[in-house]
Amino acid sequence: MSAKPKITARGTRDWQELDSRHYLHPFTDFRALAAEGARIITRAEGVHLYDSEGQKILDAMSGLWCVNIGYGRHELADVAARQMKELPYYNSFFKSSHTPAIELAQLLDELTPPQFHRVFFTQSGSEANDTILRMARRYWELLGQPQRKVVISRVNAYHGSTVAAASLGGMAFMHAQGGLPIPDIVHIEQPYWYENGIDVSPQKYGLRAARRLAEKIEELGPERVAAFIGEPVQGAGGVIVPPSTYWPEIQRICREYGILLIADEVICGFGRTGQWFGSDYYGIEPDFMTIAKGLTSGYQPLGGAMVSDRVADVLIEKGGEFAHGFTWSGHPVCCAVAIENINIMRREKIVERTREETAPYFQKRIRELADHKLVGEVRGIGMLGAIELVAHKGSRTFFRNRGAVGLVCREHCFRNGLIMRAVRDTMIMAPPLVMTKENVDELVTKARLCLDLTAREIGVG
Ligand code: PXG
Repeated sequence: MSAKPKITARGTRDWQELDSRHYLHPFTDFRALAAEGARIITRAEGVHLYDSEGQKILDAMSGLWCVNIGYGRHELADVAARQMKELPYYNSFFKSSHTPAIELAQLLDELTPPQFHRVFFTQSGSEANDTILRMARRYWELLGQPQRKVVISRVNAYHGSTVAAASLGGMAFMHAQGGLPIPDIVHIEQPYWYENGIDVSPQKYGLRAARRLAEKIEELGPERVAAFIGEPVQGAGGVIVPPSTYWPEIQRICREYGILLIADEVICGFGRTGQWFGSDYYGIEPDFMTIAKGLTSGYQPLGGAMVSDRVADVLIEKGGEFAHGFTWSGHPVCCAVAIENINIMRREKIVERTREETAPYFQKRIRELADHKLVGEVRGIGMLGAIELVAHKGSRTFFRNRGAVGLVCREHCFRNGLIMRAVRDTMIMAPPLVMTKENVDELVTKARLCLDLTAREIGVG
């Protein structure tokens, strides 16, 4: 018999105690959380969360950038239950398939840009990026150019947390743990005009940042480069919206050198920008797209690699067996939920409504916060927004202890029933696409209050 004591959980304190004893959270300082106690979320409806103390919280992050159609859509639960009763699981290995995965693959063909007709399913965005790394290198091997291994990414990119995905990402604090990045992944400047482009217009800066790619290709030797990967808008890096000149120039450089272009659409996909995909928004034609998050609106875990004809034709014609796959690749319950999620988005014209009504209103209202004394810049596209908090607006001077003020502001948000994330001192937002104007008004009113409370706490004004 185990001597482990059992706790019968009752209230918030009990849950927090159990949580800190047994549960290692992602991206968390375990000791600090144990001292403080986790916020226990108990239920959600529409765009609001409720915690175990009964507080109602406006979720301006859609969970973790994923609950695009909002909480409480029972149709998705019903579809999942039906699928679990009919066929809860079967794999797609060994010449087997099942209808939810086939139907979803066909639906994705309809929604994605014309060069895509095929998908490889995974369970997460990280696994999808691992898959794409292997496929991109395999593509060049099959074309007789096995030396083309290098993938170029950007500083401060986020592509996931597996070993390959964290290496593709450009987060220095992640690379500092566990010996990353793996070989043959390199990083160039991110298109962060507010920080890096103080001396030039956004348009000029966008070209300058994109040309870092050509410089890096020349430095490495073009014959060694397999692909470039980028999020259309960097999400976890702080909602870095590239100047309009950036992506066309990146596309041009990829074509000039014949290298593959990978658009990581994990955040930008499924309506976030007001188009189905960030690639549609920026008019680029990637060879791969990474998808996850909004694919199921977070109701089930599912990711995938969209593979263009350019790559798929080579893999199919010359490749033989592609030695890669997961137990949960194309899980029937997840696929059934994704189909219903997409059907709801289409039926209710959620992407069109985002583009024409919700996002323009959200963007207009958050920009009103630019007059605040702490705010250096407000930026965003679609239902993505960022508020840069700075020590001095005119000279774009960041706070000396970067990140501390962001945490102060995040704390005020929590206490006042609003979830905004802090990345360094940038407050970021990715609200559900189904927000009403009243929801957006609530968000902006609360955000302004929290900016005032932050200014007061740090002794500004
Ligand atoms: N690519 C992008 C662009 C992402 O944003 C992933 C890949 C990885 O997906 P999975 O499903 O493996 O998590 C992501 C995930 C944050 C945060 O703090 C963002 C993500 C994940 C966790 C935290 O903003 N994005």
